[in-house]
Parts: sequence; C-alpha cells; structure tokens
Amino acid sequence: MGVVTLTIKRIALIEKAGKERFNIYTLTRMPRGITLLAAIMKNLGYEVSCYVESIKKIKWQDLMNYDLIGFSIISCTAKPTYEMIEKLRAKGYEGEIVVGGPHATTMPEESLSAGAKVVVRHEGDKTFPELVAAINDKTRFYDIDGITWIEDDITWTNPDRPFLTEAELSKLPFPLLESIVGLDRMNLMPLTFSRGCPYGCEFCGVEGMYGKKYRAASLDWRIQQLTTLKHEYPGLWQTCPTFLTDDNLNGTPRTKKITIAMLGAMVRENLVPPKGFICQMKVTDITPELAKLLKDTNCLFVCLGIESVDDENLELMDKQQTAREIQNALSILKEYGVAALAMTIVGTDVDTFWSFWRSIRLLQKWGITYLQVLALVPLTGTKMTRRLEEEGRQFDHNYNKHNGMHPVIKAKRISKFGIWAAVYLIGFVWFYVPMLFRKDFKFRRLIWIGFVQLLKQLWRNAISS
Ligand code: B12
Repeated sequence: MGVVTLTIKRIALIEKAGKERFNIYTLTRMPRGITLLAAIMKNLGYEVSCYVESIKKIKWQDLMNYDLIGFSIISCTAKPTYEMIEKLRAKGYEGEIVVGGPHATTMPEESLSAGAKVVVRHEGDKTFPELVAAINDKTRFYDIDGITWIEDDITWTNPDRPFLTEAELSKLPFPLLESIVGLDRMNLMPLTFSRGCPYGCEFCGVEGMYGKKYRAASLDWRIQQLTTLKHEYPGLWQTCPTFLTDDNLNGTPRTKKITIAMLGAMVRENLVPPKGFICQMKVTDITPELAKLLKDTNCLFVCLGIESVDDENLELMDKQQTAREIQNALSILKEYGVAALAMTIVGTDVDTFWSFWRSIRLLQKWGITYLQVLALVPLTGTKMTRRLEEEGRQFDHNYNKHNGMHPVIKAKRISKFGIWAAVYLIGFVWFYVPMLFRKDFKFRRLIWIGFVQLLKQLWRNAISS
C-alpha cells in the first residue's frame, strides 16, 4: 500500500443499516461481530468505538477523527456503506478504511472499488489485528493471510487464512459492549458459541463465509460468557433478552452434547437469562430432552430453518430434512411448551402461491407460534447464486432489495406479485393482525410498532414509485 504515514490508535467499527427502514428485523437493535473485534483490539491497546445503525443513527461527522474506520458489510447494507465511504472521502477523511463481513468477503473487488483500502475476508479475529499492526509498523501486507487490497494499481489477493480452531474460539474475549455508541438502546444481547454449519443449504451464506466444518466453543467458555454477562452487565442481563446467534446451536452429534450440557449447566448454575433467550436450531435436532431443557432455560422461541414443507422443495434447497421431520419437531416443542418461529422462504422454482399458502396452513396446524416469510435472495457467494448464474437466470442486483422483503429472482411458477403477497399478506397481515388483538400475546406492543412502520414503508414506496 505504498507509503503509509498514519499511526493508528483510534478505531471506529461500523455496521450500517439497510436502506429500507422497514423489514422484518426493523425492531431488533443489536450488533453482529464488531464488538468482538473491538474487544480484541482493546486488549491490544487500541481505543475502539462501535457504531451500529440499527441501534443509533450514524453521523459521518462523528467518524472524522478516527485513524481507521472498519465497516462490516452484509449485502443489504453494502450500498449504504459504500455511500458513507464516498461521503467520508468527499468530506476529507484521510484515515484508513477497511471492510469485512459476509458481503465484503464474497465481493472484495467491489468493496475496493467503492473506496475501501483493504478487505478482510472471512473471520477477522486474527487478520484485523495483524493488518493494523502492519499499518502501524509500516510493513508490507504480503504475509497477512485473508486480505485483498490494491497496491500500485494491482489487486492483491493473499491466501485464505485457516478458520479459528475450537480451542481458539474458546479463548475469544467477551464482546466489548461498552464500545457501542447508544448501548442503552440495544434490545437484544448477542452471544455466539460456534462458527460454521455442517449442512450447506443451497441458498445460505454461512458455509461460504465460515466453512462447513462446525466449530463449537467449549462448555467452560460458554459458561464464562454467560457469567460475564450476568455479573458484569447486570442491567442488560435483567432487561434484555439474549440472542444466541449461532446459525445452528447444535451442529454435529458431538457438539450437540456441548449445547445440551450448557443448557443443563445454565439451570444448575443459575444462569438462566431472566428475560429469556432466542436460538436457532435445525428441526432434526429437536428431541424431547432438548425441548425440556429449552423450556427450563426460559427459551422465548426457537428459530427453525423450515423454509418449506414440500419435500421436493426441501430437496432442491439441499435442506437435508423432510416434512415429516418438521412436523415431528413442532409436535415435540408444542408438547414441552416451547414456542417456535418458522422461518420460511418463498420463490423457489417449485413454489406456486397456492402451494406456499397450503404449506403455511399446514405449519399453522402443526403448531408454529410465529412465522417469518422471506423472499428467496441470491446471496453473494452461495451455491444457489452460482447455479442461477450458470443457468443464465435473471435477478435484480440491487442489493438494497436483498433483505428478503422483495421478489428479486424471476421464479418459474410464482409471479413477483405472488411472492410479494406471500411476504406481506401472508407473512404479516394474515398471520400477525389477529395477534394484535390477542391480550395474552407477549409481543403485542412490538408487533403494533412493526405494523405502524410497515404502513409507513408501504406509503413511502407508493409515493416514490
Ligand atoms: C445475528 C444475525 C442477524 C440479526 C441482526 C444482526 C445485525 N446487526 O445485522 C438479525 C436476526 C436481525 C439478522 C437479520 C438479517 N440477516 Co442476518 N445474520 C445473523 C447471524 C446469524 C449472526 C451474525 C453474527 O453475530 N455473527 C458472529 C460474528 C462474530 O461474525 P461476523 O459478524 O461475521 O464477524 C466476523 C467476520 O465477518 C469479520 N468481520 C465482520 N465485520 C468486519 C469488519 C471489519 C472491519 C473487519 C476487519 C472484519 C469484520 O470478523 C468477525 C470476527 O471473525 C449471521 C450468520 C453468521 N453466522 O454470522 C446472519 C447473516 C449475517 N444474516 C444474513 C442475512 C441475509 C440477513 C437478512 C437480510 C435476512 C435474511 N436472512 O435474509 C437480515 C438483514 C438485517 C439487516 N441488518 O438489515 C446473512 C448475510 C449474507 C449476506 N451476504 O448478506 C448471514 C451471513 C446469514 C446467512 N444465512 O447467510 N441477522
């Protein structure tokens, strides 16, 4: 990177929000991995602040005094991130700009042409500190695995860095929550106990980003993280539900035992989050033993990657689960009184509007508590996106729309309007409107706020089109 004169002491890590103010996640205010990076960097003596736009609006003026700004990017936040980089440069920001996260990892050249100096691909836990040290020591970047950068007008791509091992995951620090600007507004407390996914569903970005080898942190480390949350952040522990963000909290049969042991230890060691927790699991992992533990540990709901109840569809997505297994998991959860959020996708090549509608009715009959309907999105770097490209299929490359709220792929048997209707009319209006009037419904207030935002968004869309 030519001659670098800057010395980096103050770092800002940023997570921009998507362009659209309303999507199914508008009500969640929490960071992804930047508070972990902040903790790693603080331990090395740097001063770090985290700006998370879902928590608090970010003003470019507040960022001008940092020596390095690091952006974490997923596809639906790519454009707003690039716009902010452009704005910062236009306003005279001369520090370093580094990017990382799932979108930057899969589209490094795009991020560089948008003005980033270096892209940290895949996991940043070791790469980011090495990169910052190299900038400070004015050494060259050729030996830093896992980065892409431009030097002398050439794009250099260093080899991938091996993923963290389980032992390394089990030594990571607790996320530096106090680095979050506007921490008091955060409404979900994220903890992550594993990386990677052993499955590899065709549409999912996780395998490409964190690998197919599931790596689980140790039981002791998980207990330490929960203990730190309870004792060092009692305010959050008392008021904020915890989100175990693992894409799949169980993983393999071996690592599932760690999760089961953890849930048991939470009960014995008085580490049950008072406001409950949310987690994500595969339906084939749900057993009576697990369901009972989830109940005992105050699990608010389990997010199940159901996607569809049509076996042909499940096979097309490479879900490695069947409709019968879905029904079985739901009946176990129901028996133990654990709520289930069915995460479904509409817009595959075998979906029709009516087949999707029938699936949702079936799920309702089988006992789901909550529903999420997302339009199929061609996430960058996924097997599905590669297949669609090979097939010469058309899709909308406007990343602002890659948030599951828009029909972005031309499907074979369902129209764009059909997808839109499934997302909004089935996923919101039909499923949630009746809940708004049910006094016993726990999240009634939140759903009301969501509805007001939905109406505002629809109004904005209507007047801008
Ligand atoms: C928690 C979570 C959420 C939360 C919100 C989090 C948030 N603030 O955005 C909720 C539930 C609201 C959510 C919503 C959505 N999500 Co989400 N979500 C996750 C999940 C499960 C965990 C994120 C996390 O904490 N990871 C753990 C940390 C440690 O990892 P990390 O953030 O990637 O950080 C590491 C590296 O990426 C890197 N790094 C990251 N940033 C930076 C920055 C710098 C400067 C550097 C150097 C390094 C670096 O270093 C970190 C440490 O190794 C991930 C899957 C996953 N395993 O990550 C999906 C994931 C990020 N979500 C995804 C998607 C698509 C969505 C949605 C669009 C909905 C959907 N599924 O279609 C919405 C959009 C939300 C939005 N922001 O607008 C995709 C993103 C793929 C992509 N290319 O865009 C993922 C990867 C899941 C997937 N199946 O593919 N999500």
